[in-house]
Amino acid sequence: MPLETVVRHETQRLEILSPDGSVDSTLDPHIDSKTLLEIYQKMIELRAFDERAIKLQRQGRLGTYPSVLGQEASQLIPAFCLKPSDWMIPTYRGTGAYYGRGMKFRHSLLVWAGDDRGTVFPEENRDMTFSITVGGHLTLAAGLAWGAKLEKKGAVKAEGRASLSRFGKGVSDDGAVVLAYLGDGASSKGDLHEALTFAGTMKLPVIFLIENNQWAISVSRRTQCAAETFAQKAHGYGVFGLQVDGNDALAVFSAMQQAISRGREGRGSTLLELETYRMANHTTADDASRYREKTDVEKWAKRDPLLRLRRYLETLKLMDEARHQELLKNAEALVDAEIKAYESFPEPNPLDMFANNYASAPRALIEQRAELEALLERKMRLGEIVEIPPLEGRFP
Ligand SMILES: Cc1ncc(C[n+]2csc(CCOP(=O)(O)OP(=O)(O)O)c2C)c(N)n1
Ligand SMILES: [Mg+2]
Repeated sequence: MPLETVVRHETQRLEILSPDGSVDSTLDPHIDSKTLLEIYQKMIELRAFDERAIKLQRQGRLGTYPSVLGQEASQLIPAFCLKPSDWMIPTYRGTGAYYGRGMKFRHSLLVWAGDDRGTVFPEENRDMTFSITVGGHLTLAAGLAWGAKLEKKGAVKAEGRASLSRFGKGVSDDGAVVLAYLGDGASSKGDLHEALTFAGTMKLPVIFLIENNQWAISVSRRTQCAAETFAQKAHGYGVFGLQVDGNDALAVFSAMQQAISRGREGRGSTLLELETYRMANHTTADDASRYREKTDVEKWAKRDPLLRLRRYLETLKLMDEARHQELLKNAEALVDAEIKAYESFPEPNPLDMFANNYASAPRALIEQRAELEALLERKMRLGEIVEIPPLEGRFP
């Protein structure tokens, strides 16, 4: 019996807007001018914020910060494409994703100052806090998508619906989809295997979005995975996979629209690989010059997502130098105001770190809380602290 080919797989790559600003008209998603300008403005604001966040950290005004420089399109646009009733789970490098969903920069700053009062998302959204544990959220995303599928079928009992309705205002008739971001590094975790297995067999309305920014701290893309693409991993799970130029705003938008429709129409899950580049250090605690070539970074600078979109807007006569300068000025003013709001937050009570974590806390945690409480009271008596701010949140 000769060897028989039982299945053949192909992986496609989507690029619509080339680095010089020209568009493949056969693939053009025809985004209306208002939406295009809104996306561009948000990307400009995100970049302005990113630059300032790094400066704040260097000045000792912020704990740490993972930059999204160069990843503005792959971060912001997928989130922007969702409805509030869709679920979103970003990674720690998710400032752009949260901003695409309407989160305020002041809250992102609070998060990176280690203050949980920063986890404030627009009320109608179903946004999740990110997981620092790389890949830890992927199976949860599959679970949420299972829930969303049952919810659409009306199979979620009243009590389940009530608990879901705490997140957002419920779901539209065409069903919710789940968007989970992950990095090229996270794609090596077993979690993705498990999540994709469930997503594929149960045809779940979930989109796994690999932001392939070529680095996992100091581990390069080639060291990370021997396969030609990350998108082709989809084939092993019966899930649709596509590689996308992640610095091409039109391609990201188009790929997301198709993935969302696939989820809403019950046609299954999607694995998108958005090829981009982490232009900055891994976080403010890293020095990338120790492990990568400057020429590599320079090469990617030519594919800058903002510059590319700007060239396209110019060909449509939607942008010129004066309008661009105006946007930059407004973005700086917005970021100034957000930093001011962040720095005007009242001091938190250190005891708040014990709130909102457990329904019933482990003994060790209760003891530690009592110890900290006693310490704070002693410091008050000695006049080392003037006032203990009020407690917020729920304590077990
Ligand atoms: C389970 C786990 N292992 C290791 C780490 C330490 N760590 C934090 S970020 C990171 C790299 C992740 O790279 P990637 O998934 O490509 O995301 P990127 O930082 O490039 O956005 C590692 C190893 C972690 N947070 N969690
Ligand atoms: Mg990475």
